[in-house]
Amino acid sequence: HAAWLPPEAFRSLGARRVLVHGDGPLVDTVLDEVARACARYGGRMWHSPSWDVDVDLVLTLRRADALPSSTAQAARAAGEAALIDDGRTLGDEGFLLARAGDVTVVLADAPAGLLYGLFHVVRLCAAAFDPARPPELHRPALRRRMLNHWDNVAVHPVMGQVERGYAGGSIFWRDGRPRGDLARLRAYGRLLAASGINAISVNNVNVARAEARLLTDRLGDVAEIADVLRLYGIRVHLSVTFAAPVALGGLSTADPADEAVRAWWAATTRAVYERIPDFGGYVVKADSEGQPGPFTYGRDHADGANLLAEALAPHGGVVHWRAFVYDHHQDWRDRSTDRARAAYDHFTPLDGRFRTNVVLQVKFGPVDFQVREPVSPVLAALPATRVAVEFQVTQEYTGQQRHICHLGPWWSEVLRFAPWGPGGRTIADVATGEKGEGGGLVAVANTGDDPFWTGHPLAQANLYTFGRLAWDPRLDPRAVLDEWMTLTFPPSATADPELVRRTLHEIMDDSWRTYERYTAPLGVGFMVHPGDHYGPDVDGYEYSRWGTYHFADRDGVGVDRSRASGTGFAGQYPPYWADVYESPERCPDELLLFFHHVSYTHVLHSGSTVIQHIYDTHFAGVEEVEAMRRRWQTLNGMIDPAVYVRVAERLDEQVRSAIEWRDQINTYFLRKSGVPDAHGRRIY
Ligand code: GCW
Repeated sequence: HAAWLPPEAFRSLGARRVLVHGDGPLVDTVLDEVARACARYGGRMWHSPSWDVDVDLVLTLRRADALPSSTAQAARAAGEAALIDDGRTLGDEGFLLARAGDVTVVLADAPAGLLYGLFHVVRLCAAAFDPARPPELHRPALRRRMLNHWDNVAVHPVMGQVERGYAGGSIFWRDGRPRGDLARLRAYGRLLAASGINAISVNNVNVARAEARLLTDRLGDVAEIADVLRLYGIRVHLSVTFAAPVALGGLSTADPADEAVRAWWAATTRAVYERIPDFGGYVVKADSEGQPGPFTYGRDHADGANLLAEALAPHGGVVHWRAFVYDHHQDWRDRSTDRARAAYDHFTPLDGRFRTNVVLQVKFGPVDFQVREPVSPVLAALPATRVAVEFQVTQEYTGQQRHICHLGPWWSEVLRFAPWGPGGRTIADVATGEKGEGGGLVAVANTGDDPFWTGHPLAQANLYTFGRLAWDPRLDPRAVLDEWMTLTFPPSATADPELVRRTLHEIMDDSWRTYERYTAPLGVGFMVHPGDHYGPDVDGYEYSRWGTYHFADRDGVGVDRSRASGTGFAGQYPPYWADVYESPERCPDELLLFFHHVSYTHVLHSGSTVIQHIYDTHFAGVEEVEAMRRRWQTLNGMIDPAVYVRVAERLDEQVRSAIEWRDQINTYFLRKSGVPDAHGRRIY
């Protein structure tokens, strides 16, 4: 399945006369794309002609040698139209799109910019050739736009080939070996580049024996992937184990203060760069859920991260050090420990101690990728550290790609959140950095060897949206969804493109909020089946070691995280939000149970009581999913039958599952509280 790059998406480009000017591997990729489009749709392509040709589109590097005079003129005119003077650079990845006479010009200073410019032309379709189109300058807000694959090389006995993967096997690995499907890998790189992603890690952050060896004797397997993805401007990163000097190097310790350990990392990293000169760097999950880390040696996370950063620095690499550190052996009886506090408590004392090529990679919320959480206070608490925001495109807690849950609005809300108070700097600003030196955006991938790439065909939109928001966090998620639809369901592939688009919007726009309505209420989180995290189990984690509790009793529900009487987590925010979250009266409804334990009859800002809100949203959530299914049925016969059937089957499961959620949650709270539904609906 071609996802958002079906051949039809190239129709308007492929029917035109196109000139490409420039050299190098990425320019070859551009040439290849244009040549294929032109071969299909009757257009024509020239590569760096030294004479003048009449064309509709010019894609050129500004400083390319020997531009024929008309190309040079067009480039200059385009630059002038966009008020770009010769001194101003478009950056490594930026491009300019402007009309010069009756030619559309894409201008870049580096080959990657040409590639992104090409995909922009594809996205715009005919609009790219509109004579009245004003000039546009595009540069990514974030330098690194990264995907983390939680793919295992060898099949893990519990987690399988891909941890939290809902799209079949891995694109890279199968049963301990590289998959070797380079054509598919290339198609993947192409999709990622067209969404704006430029970095990828190719193995799970939980690093077992086989995966650890990618760093040393199995480096060739990684180099093979890097060789393909490089053609699309994507740099490869590796997840490594902190214990590598012991596990692979035969040393007796992995202590960051040990000279032999430092020498081992330096030599090992040098060997990586000899093989993969543009290698991106390391991703590390240390002292987290059983992974080894610096704590074993009485060192802290700055010591640990700096050890790897020092080895990477001479080669220009970065270490993504994850902040997902908490006690996963908590005693549920212990009310003083709060998992939500952990990352802040561990990392804020270290601010200022990390080397400049360390990026602290922070999950967007303080707990774990729930459908609703407050934004992690860690993101606003380390001004002297480069910080990246981590999202989860794979839908571990949001329906596992059996449910439609379009996450664009949620990520956009997080990126627009202003942790120092309304009007102040946003999370997107933190990820960007004051001078572009921020840590960027990272997401856990949702792709696999499934024919539709993502299991649920509509889950492709989440990956596309992540890439686009990483390129420009200010984009309107609804407009991005629209781009995705237009590319994925082009006119020639459907009977009535307008109807398809409208219907898809009706189904997807609000699907994240729908998912929230029928699952755990008011920000309390979890209530999922332990282990696989699919489907409802209200008390599944209540008496477990994982630190995710809701504390429901006969009178009320929620976690008191206030400073006054609770765990004090609310106090980790800068003053504006610390005060808002501290107060049950001011706390936003959707986060009330994350911050407070309140009675069932507590009245929300919405005017409803907590208990009535629970009933109402759960009945409404199921009705919305039923409506989604009816709407989808109206598309039968209008789109690719394989896509139609796959989505229809999954919608049946989503309806079944939403009903299960509704009935378990409502029944649980009716039994706990004894408060009947004001509308007398059936609760069991
Ligand atoms: O959400 C949890 C997942 C684990 C995962 C962990 C993490 C890779 O349930 O499967 O491990 O997060 O982010 O490290």
